[in-house]
Amino acid sequence: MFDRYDAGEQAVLVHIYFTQDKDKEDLEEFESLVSSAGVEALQVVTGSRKAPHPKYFVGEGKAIEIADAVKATGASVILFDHALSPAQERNLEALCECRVVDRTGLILDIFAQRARTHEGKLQVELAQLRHMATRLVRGWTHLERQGGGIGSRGPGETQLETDRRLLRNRIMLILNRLERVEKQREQGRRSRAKADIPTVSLVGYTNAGKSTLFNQITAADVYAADQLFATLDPTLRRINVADVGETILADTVGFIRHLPHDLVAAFKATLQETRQATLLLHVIDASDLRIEENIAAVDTVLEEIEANEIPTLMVMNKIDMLDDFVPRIDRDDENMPIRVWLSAQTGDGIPLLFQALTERLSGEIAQHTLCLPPQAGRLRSRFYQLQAIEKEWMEEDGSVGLQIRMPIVDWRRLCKQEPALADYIV
Ligand SMILES: Nc1nc2c(ncn2[C@@H]2O[C@H](COP(=O)(O)OP(=O)(O)OP(=O)(O)O)[C@@H](O)[C@H]2O)c(=O)[nH]1
Ligand SMILES: [Mg+2]
Repeated sequence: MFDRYDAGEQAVLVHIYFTQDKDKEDLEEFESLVSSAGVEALQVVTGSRKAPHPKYFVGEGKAIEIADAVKATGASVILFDHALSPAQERNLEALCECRVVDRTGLILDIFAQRARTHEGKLQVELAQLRHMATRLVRGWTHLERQGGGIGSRGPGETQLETDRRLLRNRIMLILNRLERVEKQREQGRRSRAKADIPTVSLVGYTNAGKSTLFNQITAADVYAADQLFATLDPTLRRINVADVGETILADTVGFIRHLPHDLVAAFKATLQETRQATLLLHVIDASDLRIEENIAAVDTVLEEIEANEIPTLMVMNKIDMLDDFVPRIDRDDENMPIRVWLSAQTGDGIPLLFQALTERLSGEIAQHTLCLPPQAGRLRSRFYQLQAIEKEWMEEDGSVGLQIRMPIVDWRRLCKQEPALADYIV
């Protein structure tokens, strides 16, 4: 339904600068996005503007330049490094006689190619349908031109209404399915939370090396490639951390600056694992010239998905690309690890990362409110022994309410010894 271009297709790229000093890196990132989508760039058209033009986004002269570039190169698609309004897309397509895909459309296409799990695919399709819904006026006419339209009815009012209805039905269907998947996911998360199995979530700018690190840590075979957004769905694995025990490690989709806002919403569910993680490993490409901006972009997205309060350990990756660099741990005033310098590729520094994980995770505190029935008095005295009780009160039915606080390691040991404990959590 969304084959707006095929891998191997050839494109004219358009990138407009809005400031005086030309930011070469932004264009480079756009080019790697394009090659991640499997599209070959034949020509790049750049220009400068103070503000987007309402009709074509670019000015009329620039629009004609783009049209000429399409004719000269024989490109079959124009890719814009900006968000276009449906009208701008339509006007450009009419002028250039060529399909136009904007930045949102491009990122959605990459997501669609990369989505692996059922849930990921559903979420991408939902975002695509919503993006398309705003462009419906012309969406199907160009599909018909390609001979790939739905049905053989002619264009016009009736066709448009049918399309709208189909689109609405499909969106409802996907929302229903997503709700079911999300419920199952939530159950898994809740049982992990009850046993207080810590979850460590890898986050970071796209291409920082998260999946490579994930593989090193788990020795698992997760798809890692030199492409942006190689991972779309969080992948969960169990790992074993000394003095902490079983821990869940989650790989996640890479973040990127100027992430279209409706995409953030679409992927919020996918990032649930991240939002409820015990600890975030913020993976950073230490060899990237834009290191500061990448960190800031990730922080912004973390804020948007409400994960900015979660304790974070920074992983400065790719030290093999730096000169004479040995792995090390940086610590704060309280001697807690805050940064680990390593190479996910060569494996240098991985033992240091495990050491830092032990230190950070075993320092975590478990806090719970419990409701103990009268027959569970023995448990109450255990908590007294452990000096873990912050507050105690009587419930009307004779059970005892407890607010407890203790090192997570002790709590988990207790959960193993007293399996009934999880049932008493309020
Ligand atoms: N030199 C070097 N390259 C690395 C290192 N870690 C990862 N890479 C390379 O960086 C590229 C991206 O790695 P991935 O692990 O796919 O990155 P990612 O953060 O998971 O990317 P997305 O999932 O696309 O956001 C790959 O080509 C890796 O081989 C490292 O320590 N050193
Ligand atoms: Mg990845």
